[in-house]
Amino acid sequence: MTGIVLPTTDALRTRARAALDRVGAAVPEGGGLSARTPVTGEYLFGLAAAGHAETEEALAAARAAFLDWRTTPAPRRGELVRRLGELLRVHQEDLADLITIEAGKIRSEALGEVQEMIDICDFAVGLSRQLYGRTIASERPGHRLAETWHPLGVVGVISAFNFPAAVWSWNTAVALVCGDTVVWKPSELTPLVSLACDRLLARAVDDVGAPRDVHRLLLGGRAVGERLVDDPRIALVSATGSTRMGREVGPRVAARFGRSLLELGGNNAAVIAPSADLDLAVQGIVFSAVGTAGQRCTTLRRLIVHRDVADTLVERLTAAYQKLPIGDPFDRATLVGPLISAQALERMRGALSRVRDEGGTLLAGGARRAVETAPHAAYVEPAVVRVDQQTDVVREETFAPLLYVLTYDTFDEAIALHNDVPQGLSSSIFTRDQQEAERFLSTEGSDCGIANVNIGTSGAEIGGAFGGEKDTGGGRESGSDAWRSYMRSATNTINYASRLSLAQNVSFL
Ligand code: UN1
Repeated sequence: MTGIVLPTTDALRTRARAALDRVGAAVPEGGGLSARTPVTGEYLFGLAAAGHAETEEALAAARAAFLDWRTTPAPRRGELVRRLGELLRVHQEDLADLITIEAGKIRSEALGEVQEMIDICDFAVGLSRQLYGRTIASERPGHRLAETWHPLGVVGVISAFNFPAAVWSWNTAVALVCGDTVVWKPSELTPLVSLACDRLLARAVDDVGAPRDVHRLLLGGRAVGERLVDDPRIALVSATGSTRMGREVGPRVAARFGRSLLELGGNNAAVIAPSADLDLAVQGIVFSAVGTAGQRCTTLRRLIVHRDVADTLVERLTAAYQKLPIGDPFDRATLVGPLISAQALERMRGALSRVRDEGGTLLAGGARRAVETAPHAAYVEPAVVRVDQQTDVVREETFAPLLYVLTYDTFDEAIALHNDVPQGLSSSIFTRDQQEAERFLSTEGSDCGIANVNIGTSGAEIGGAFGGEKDTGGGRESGSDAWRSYMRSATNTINYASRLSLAQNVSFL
């Protein structure tokens, strides 16, 4: 096997600077934060983190901008998002460069992430003319009952490293057309991507003449996140990250009667039925389990395979795993880039050793691919492990390319295994049996927010609502009517008769 050849850290630094220059973004000089690249595992630049005063100023500015922005007609607000979408089209390659440099995504997935941003902008522009309320039949003569929707306030967006740009855009594009303003705390691991996104939106703001402070970026760590969580000026906290993080954020926001929208961990499974088209299944499984080096919240982590096809499927899967090109994410032939950090690799190794202690059998992968020129980079062979039962480690989300294979005999057993984890984000079934497919999608089937047939668990389009149940947090973002989370509704009763009639036949006076 030939070794991994990587660009130098200097070359990556130059490439990052060039992309930032083309976008027009300046790197705030100072300390507190570092930009790093998982491609070589090295440090790129130091950056200034937001302090207390800067955070306070941003919150006040975003709140003041809200009072102005909320009165701008929604279709005009859509013009800002349309301009952002145009700039994203122009700078798709630049943003993709930064995503690859900071998150380690392979080229096609980095470009795909920016495409997802463009798509949500298009969606939100249409939405800006469709923030519909309802008219409801009143029980009283001469009355009209209506539901109207209004902007909510400042939305605090807390995002994760693995979709450093797209998740921000799902929230921001929708929040902006809804009349909200946004304060964004990105992952500390991806400051450069967020500087570029912030700059593109600032350019769009200038181009259409929107208020400057409709969006504020705050680079920083836990202290900044805590301000967003605790400050009553933040009407909605939209947070993406681990279940552990969500367990802190949810109750703290609720304690001040704020709203939260949580997108937390997943432990996504695919059921492989005996009638499944195995070619299709292998392709779907490999993309969902290995794509983004297993670091999507939608990554496939459990395979629940019918006993009759288990050996054949495992054989084909391990053959596919053996051929996976691992290495430089800028190389178009690569399918598996680096893990985000050496700690992520340690966590994967820890899970592997626990599952083997519990009786699991390693079928493929799991070895680190050390690179002599980049000792801190975390390249690893995606792993497949056969297990007899869902032990604690299988029920946890390990954010790495680690796929557990379980077998089942009856469909009911498959569904029971499928749902017997704390998380409930994404799910799929590969089957040619229509009854099974429909049962999987039915109320008694998958308990997840996303349930697919003959396609893997990851790679959702923006048009549907995105999110999951149970420990995944219950939030819905992106398409469909997820916009309602970013607005408040009011029920209006209008009396156009000349007498007052009371509901529920109450008589008074
Ligand atoms: C995430 O991993 O946080 O469905 C988001 C997908 C992508 C979004 C993933 N469209 O895999």
